[in-house]
Amino acid sequence: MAFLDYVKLNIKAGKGGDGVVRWRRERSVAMGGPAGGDGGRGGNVYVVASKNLHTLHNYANRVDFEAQDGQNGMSDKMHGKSGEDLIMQLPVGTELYIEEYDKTIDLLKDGQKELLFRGGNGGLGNVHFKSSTNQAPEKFTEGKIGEFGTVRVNLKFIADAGFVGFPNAGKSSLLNILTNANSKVGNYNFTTLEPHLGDFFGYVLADIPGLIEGASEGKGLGIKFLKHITRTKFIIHLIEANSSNYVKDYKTIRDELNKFNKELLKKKEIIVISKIDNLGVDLKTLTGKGKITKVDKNNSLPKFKKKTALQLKKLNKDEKLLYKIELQEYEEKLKDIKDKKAFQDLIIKNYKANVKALEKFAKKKVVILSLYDDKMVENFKKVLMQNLKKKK
Ligand SMILES: Nc1nc2c(ncn2[C@@H]2O[C@H](COP(=O)(O)OP(=O)(O)OP(=O)(O)O)[C@@H](O)[C@H]2O)c(=O)[nH]1
Ligand SMILES: [Mg+2]
Repeated sequence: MAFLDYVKLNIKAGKGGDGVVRWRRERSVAMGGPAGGDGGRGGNVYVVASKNLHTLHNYANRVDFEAQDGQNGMSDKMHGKSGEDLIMQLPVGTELYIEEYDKTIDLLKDGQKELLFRGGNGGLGNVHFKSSTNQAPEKFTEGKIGEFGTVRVNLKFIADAGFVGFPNAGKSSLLNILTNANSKVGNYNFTTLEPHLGDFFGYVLADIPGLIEGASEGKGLGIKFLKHITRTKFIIHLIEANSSNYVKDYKTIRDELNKFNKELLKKKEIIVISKIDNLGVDLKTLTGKGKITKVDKNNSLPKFKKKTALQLKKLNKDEKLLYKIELQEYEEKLKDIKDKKAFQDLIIKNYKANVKALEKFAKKKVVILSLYDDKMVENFKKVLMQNLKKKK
């Protein structure tokens, strides 16, 4: 079932029942007077927010909804029954816009109940129209129609923080590790096709599909899902460590946010350099703490001592050949290690330059993260909690 966060419905409150014309029929009363009762009130339409609903699927297959009409009045001055109210359960975060009234109702809290449309009043029975000059009125009034309208029902999640970033940046993986959520993870773009929520110690985090350049013009999955982060306190922006240009990535996403709603740029933000282990370098080097890249065990040099010319002369033919082979192996290994070291140094240099440029551009520090490093995950949780606890 596709995710549903928008529907347009025709909704109507009940019509009031009509008043009626009736007469008293009692044996003891010669000329029975008017006894027509009033019509019952039409049912109201209420909307109620429920935290147990997360989509608008209840409203997927129907567009017309109406509360019950009131019953017509009855004899013996009896009122008709009121129509039953229609109570529409909607997810917390639903925004209702009534086109005809140009009115918006926001359902922001679990259990919040709002009157959407008022039912029509019942009409009056002829009992009301008796006067000194008219003892047998034939007059009654009809019930009023209920309020009605075309309602745009738009679900916008209420989350404390939301993830943004390119596809494959690791948003869903992060949501899953922080919360009870089970957002689909895959090593390809656009794994996430619909928003997901997760609970982080009582705070709600929202994962939305990845963005790409041109999303605002409909590229990729577009930007329609950004509505789900318009109500968040802040944004968690993920940038993949392996990217060649962090500033460019950052700016591309921010441009798309801006095109959707420039208020999004005003939100606080945590910038995360994600999947840092993918750089393939010693993580300590990146944090500035600890030693420069340690060459791992596989890369350690074999024990080998170069012989002097004098020592060489003393060797026989076979020993010389063996020594030559060992020397060659040693030199190759040495070169290999140097190359690797140079390559790693280059990666680190690029990474550091990237971070520096981004921090300058965004005017804030970045957080680095690898989901495979418990310490980094713990550190990120702390940063996240601090931000969640901050007042707006
Ligand atoms: N090496 C490494 N891989 C990671 C890390 N976090 C996530 N990944 C992998 O990155 C790939 C993409 O992760 P997702 O969480 O699906 O990325 P996403 O940002 O939600 O992607 P979309 O839903 O397509 O926007 C998956 O193969 C993850 O296993 C990390 O810290 N390190
Ligand atoms: Mg995802």
